[in-house]
Amino acid sequence: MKDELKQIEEEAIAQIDQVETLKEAQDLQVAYLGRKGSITSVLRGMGKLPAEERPVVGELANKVREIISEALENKKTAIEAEQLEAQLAKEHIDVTLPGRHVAIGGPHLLTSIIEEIEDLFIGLGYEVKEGPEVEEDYYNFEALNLPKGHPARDMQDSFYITNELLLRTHTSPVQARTMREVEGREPIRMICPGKVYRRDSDDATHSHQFTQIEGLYIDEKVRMSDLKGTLKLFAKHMFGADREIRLRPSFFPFTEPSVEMDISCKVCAGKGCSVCKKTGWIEILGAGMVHPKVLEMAGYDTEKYTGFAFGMGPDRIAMLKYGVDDIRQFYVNDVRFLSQYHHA
Ligand code: 2U9
Repeated sequence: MKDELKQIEEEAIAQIDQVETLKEAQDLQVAYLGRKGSITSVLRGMGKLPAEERPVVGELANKVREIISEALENKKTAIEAEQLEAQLAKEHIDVTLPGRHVAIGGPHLLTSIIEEIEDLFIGLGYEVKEGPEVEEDYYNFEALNLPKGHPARDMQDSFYITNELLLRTHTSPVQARTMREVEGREPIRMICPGKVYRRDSDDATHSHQFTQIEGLYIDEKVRMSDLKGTLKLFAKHMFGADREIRLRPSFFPFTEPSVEMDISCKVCAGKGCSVCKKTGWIEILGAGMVHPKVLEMAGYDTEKYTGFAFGMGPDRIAMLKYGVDDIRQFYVNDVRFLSQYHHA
């Protein structure tokens, strides 16, 4: 039996020597060390041995098992190392290759302008409010002193959905809704940015959809000088401390008196150029004291409360600030245009 075990050992070692794959090593492990392997079958015959020989043969069998097992493990480790070596040689990484460019997006120019304006007014205690783009005729027109048949409704040809529903033509209905919410009982300080729609033919200066930001300030003793101070602060913040403002009389159905604000032209410093159409001034926004009728309709006591409102177009502001000559650039989403305004 001892000879038999020795022979098994020699044979196994010789075979392990020839092994080239992990599969072959596995097969040999089963053949020699498995439940039905050669060593197990030798041990099964131990019962026939005289009692004193059994421990000796048992010990030898364990030793042979260990030798074969160790040889197999060594072989497996060697094969695995070889395989890894081969794979690394095949898949080597060229660390000198330039990296792949990952395009990172950024906010749209109009979003940046809107956020800049929001930040300024939040700092002055205003709330930012949003409202529906599909709006009721009542909030879009009636509540703003534009009753049915009012000539100013023609000024803004609109996208009607039904007789009473339309795409809002300005963000003023958001303010009308807020006034209604507080039932004329509380002061309001709010701005509302958002998309608005008009039935215009698109060209370099018109878009059927554009953006607006409007502001509303209602409280006791709000005066025209409060409006002027606020607008002056806004103009200097957005366009630079060196810009002057002027207010010209104007007309809007929802404000009385109404004004338009110009800023001094930076290109020609007031001397007159093509940007300011030789006037030295550039129109930026419209504003005024909220019409008493608008306050009254919302339930305000006009003896006690007054207010101012203003409206502007972020599209126009962006065009002036960055020299964009076509409003459609903001809406065709050409990344070559938009990415110029991504600031890290
Ligand atoms: C309420 C009362 C009054 C909002 C106002 C303007 C003047 C104005 C235009 C500027 C360029 C729109 O983007 S634009 O085309 N807006 O001139 N907007 S006062 O007045 C309001 C709003 C809401 C309740």
